[in-house]
Amino acid sequence: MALLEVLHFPNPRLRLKAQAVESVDESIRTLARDMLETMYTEGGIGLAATQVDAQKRVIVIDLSEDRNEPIYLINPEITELEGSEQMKEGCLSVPGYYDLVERAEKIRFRYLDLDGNTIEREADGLLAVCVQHEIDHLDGKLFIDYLSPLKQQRLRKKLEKQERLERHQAQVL
Ligand code: QAP
Ligand code: CO
Repeated sequence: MALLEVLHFPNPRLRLKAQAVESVDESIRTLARDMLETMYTEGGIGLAATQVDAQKRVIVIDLSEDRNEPIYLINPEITELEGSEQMKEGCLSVPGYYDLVERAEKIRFRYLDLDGNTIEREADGLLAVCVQHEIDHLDGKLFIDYLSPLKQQRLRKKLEKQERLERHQAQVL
C-alpha cells in the first residue's frame, strides 16, 4: 500500500476530466486501495482519483465512525435525482474550508465494485451528497464552484498564500 499526494485547489490538474475504467484489474484495485489509505490518513470521508492526479473514474467513500466500511465506486453514474437540500461540505483538496452547497436530496446511482460487478443503489443524506461531490471531481468540478465569485476569489488568495508559505517553510527546513 502507498500514500498518495492529494492535490490542492487551485492546482489546474483538479480540472482534468477522468476517463472511464475499461476493465477492473489489479492496477485499478491497487489505485483504489491506495486512495482509501490516503483518505483515512488525511481524515476524509470521500476521495476521487482526480484528487490524487489519476484521471480514472474511481472513487472511495467511508462514512463509518470506525473507518471500516469502505465503498469503492468504479465508473459511477447517477441515474435519478430527487428533491434538493443544503449541506455543509468540505474537501481534502480545499483544506480548512467548509460551506453550504445545494444538491439533490435523494439519488439512484450505478457503478462497478472492485470485482467488476454492477451495483445499483439509492442514497439520501450524507451518502447522497458525498457521491454527488465525488462524481463532480471526476468531471473536474469542485464544491467551491457553486459559491459566489467573491467567496471563490477570497479562497483562491488565501490558499495561494498558504501554499507559498508552505513552500518557503520547506526551503528553510
Ligand atoms: C466530501 O470531503 C464531502 O478541510 C468529502 O482540513 C464533505 O472528506 C461530502 C477534510 C462533506 C459531503 C459532506 C476537509 C479533512 C475532508 C478538510 C472530505 C480538512 C480535513 C473532507
Ligand atoms: Co472533494
